[in-house]
Amino acid sequence: MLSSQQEIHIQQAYASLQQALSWYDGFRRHWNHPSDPELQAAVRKDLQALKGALEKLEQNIIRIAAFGLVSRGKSAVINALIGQKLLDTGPLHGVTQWPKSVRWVPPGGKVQVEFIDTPGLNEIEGETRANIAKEVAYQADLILFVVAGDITRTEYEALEKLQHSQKPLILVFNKIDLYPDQDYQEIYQQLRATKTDNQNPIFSPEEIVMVAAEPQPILVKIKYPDGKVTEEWEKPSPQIEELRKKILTVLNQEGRSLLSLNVLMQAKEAEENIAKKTLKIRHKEAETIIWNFTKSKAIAVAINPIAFLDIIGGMITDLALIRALARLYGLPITSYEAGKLWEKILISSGGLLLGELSTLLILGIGKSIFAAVSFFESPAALMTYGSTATMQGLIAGYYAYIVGKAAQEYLEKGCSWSPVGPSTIIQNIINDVDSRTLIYRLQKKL
Ligand SMILES: Nc1nc2c(ncn2[C@@H]2O[C@H](COP(=O)(O)OP(=O)(O)OP(=O)(O)O)[C@@H](O)[C@H]2O)c(=O)[nH]1
Ligand SMILES: [Mg+2]
Repeated sequence: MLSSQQEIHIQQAYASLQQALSWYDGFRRHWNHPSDPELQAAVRKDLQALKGALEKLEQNIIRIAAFGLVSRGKSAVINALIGQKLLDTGPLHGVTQWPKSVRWVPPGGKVQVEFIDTPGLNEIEGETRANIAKEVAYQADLILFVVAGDITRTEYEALEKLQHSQKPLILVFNKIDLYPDQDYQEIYQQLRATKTDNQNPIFSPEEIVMVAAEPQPILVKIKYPDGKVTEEWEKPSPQIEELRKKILTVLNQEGRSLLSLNVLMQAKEAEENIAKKTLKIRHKEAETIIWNFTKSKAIAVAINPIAFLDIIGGMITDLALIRALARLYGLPITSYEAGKLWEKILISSGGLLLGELSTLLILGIGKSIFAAVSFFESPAALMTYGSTATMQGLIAGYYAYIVGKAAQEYLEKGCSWSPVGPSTIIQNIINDVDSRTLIYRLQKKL
């Protein structure tokens, strides 16, 4: 992928985050509603997450986390990649007890890398383990999943979970020095054949790398010039070049896009949480607004004697209802988006509203005629006018109610789909990447 393309992704992510922050951070001031301490407390963490995401983007550090069961060589792999023994390794299970990060400036690279070493997935117990793993995965832009032998059930489950969290992943098969050549080929083929529950291969060949991060010392015979022969243990150098190359390629080809994607996913989650919590806390007020609009739309449509005008009036009421809800929640929606939303509701409710329009038009014309006639004619005509109007009002009111409900649903889920919303930008990036990237394959798999 061109680096200019990656810059565009960064810029788009940046714009999206800034817009979200300037909105949500100040959004209690946007409208006339008194500030609501309960709501502020509820969304504090999500606002923090949004700010964190922006900072991450500004820092321009790509986070690569090593995951795997105990003693697979996670720490050793990071050491070998950096070329320094910065992290403790050892044969005992659970050498690494807490996540630890080390910096790496790749040769000639413009980006900085932070490697995150983690405790073995089966080391930390229960909930704490799940939380630590989740937190690290959340922060990571790329995951190295380290195995050293056949994939166990626990490894398989962890892999599946990571796939669902849409994280790009490289499977690192470590300790190949322990296997004779033939076995090694067999294992490689097996890994390639590993399937998910719905029969898709978990890894494509580009995502499997075989390494020996800390090969076992081997006994070598040394012959001295004087004819004396001794045996000494010698440490072979690690076989890690292929993985290092792979990582450098990923960093160059899509590092900045991966960073943008990850940051946007964090923003998406935060924005959706904010919307969800706001909707919950303002639920009662929203119901009142919807109900009031429903009533007033029903009455207005019923008493208005002129066809078309009541339809246009009804549309305006619907739009006003959408705006009123957005205002109540303090969620971003422009009039343009309100209009689009109204259209969407119109389409997605399977022409329900279209039904409303035509019924209203027919009834409306009838009503207009009756209105005209009833000036000159009998009270009977007036009665017909009355019942037509009631019916029309009820229908209109009913649709106002539907619009209100649909608007709520949109505001909860769809905010992130606005033109600069994180979901929209994520989609843009995914559509934009070329077929050799991890991002592309990630999206193919999902
Ligand atoms: N033969 C061989 N042994 C290795 C290799 N890489 C690591 N080891 C050994 O495997 C053991 C575990 O390595 P670590 O790097 O500590 O493994 P870890 O996954 O970080 O383990 P925990 O932190 O305990 O979860 C150590 O004794 C390493 O020397 C390798 O490529 N070949
Ligand atoms: Mg370790």
